[in-house]
Amino acid sequence: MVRRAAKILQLYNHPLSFMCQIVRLCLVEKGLSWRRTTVDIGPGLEAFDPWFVKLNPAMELPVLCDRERVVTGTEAICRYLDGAFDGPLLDHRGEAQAWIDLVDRLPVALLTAARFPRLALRHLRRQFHRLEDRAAVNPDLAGLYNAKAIEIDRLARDLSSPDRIVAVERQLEVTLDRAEAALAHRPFLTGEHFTLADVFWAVLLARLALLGHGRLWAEGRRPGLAAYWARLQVRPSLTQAGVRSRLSPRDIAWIALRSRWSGFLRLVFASALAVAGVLLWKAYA
Ligand SMILES: N[C@@H](CCC(=O)N[C@@H](CS)C(=O)NCC(=O)O)C(=O)O
Repeated sequence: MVRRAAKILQLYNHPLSFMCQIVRLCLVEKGLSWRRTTVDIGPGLEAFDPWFVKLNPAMELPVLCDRERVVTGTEAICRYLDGAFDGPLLDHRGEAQAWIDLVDRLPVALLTAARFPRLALRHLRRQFHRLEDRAAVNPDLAGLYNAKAIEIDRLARDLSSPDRIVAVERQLEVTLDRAEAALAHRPFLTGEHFTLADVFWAVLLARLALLGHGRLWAEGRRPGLAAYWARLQVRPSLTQAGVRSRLSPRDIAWIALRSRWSGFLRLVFASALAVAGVLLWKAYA
């Protein structure tokens, strides 16, 4: 039975996460309301906290809770939202599924990390050590932590392999070529209507633009894709869902406040406030 959510949906979310942006866009396009809980998958490494591991043993965002029901996996969450609630049907079958699979097969985490390799490798190293520490003090979850550590190690190896990066960039070009061919004669990936395939692709193109890959459809290169991206960008849902094609000053502040330097930055901020307070007090006393 299809029903409308009355603030009962809860999304475990991170504002910058690629997959969370897909789910948020899906929620907005469906016209659903939801509550969000931020899980710091950046320096806080909160996805490795035992409470979260029990919620999602894959230690990944997003996670959607609909009362007692826990749904994990971006595609599964979107399918669930589309099937269980009213609002426009986004449709994920047939051709739409093939377009979703193409995004799914792209290693977006690796593409993102490859843009900031040193930063990413440092983060992966911290993740690896945190997983070791967690496994040592949570023997009941050690199997999961060890499996995750293997995954992290694989990503670090991929990131350190120039051949692998070239192969992924080639895969990206081929994927974009397929979209270009389809978009030459239709406004959206599967035809006249915006579907779940376009939800995935809107967030993919936004991420590519953010990473500086916008040139892949600029200056006459892939004009169909360029027109499609322009069409997507004017949809209010992208802004409402916080789909990022560039980092805002707020994002940068958010990242800085959660970075290794956050303690230092807070100290600087508190000191500046204290000095301003003393100056004001002196001026008016
Ligand atoms: N297969 C998962 C992948 C989810 C995923 O990769 N999530 C990333 C954020 S976009 C994550 O949570 N990473 C955890 C971490 O980096 O610690 C899905 O479809 O939802």
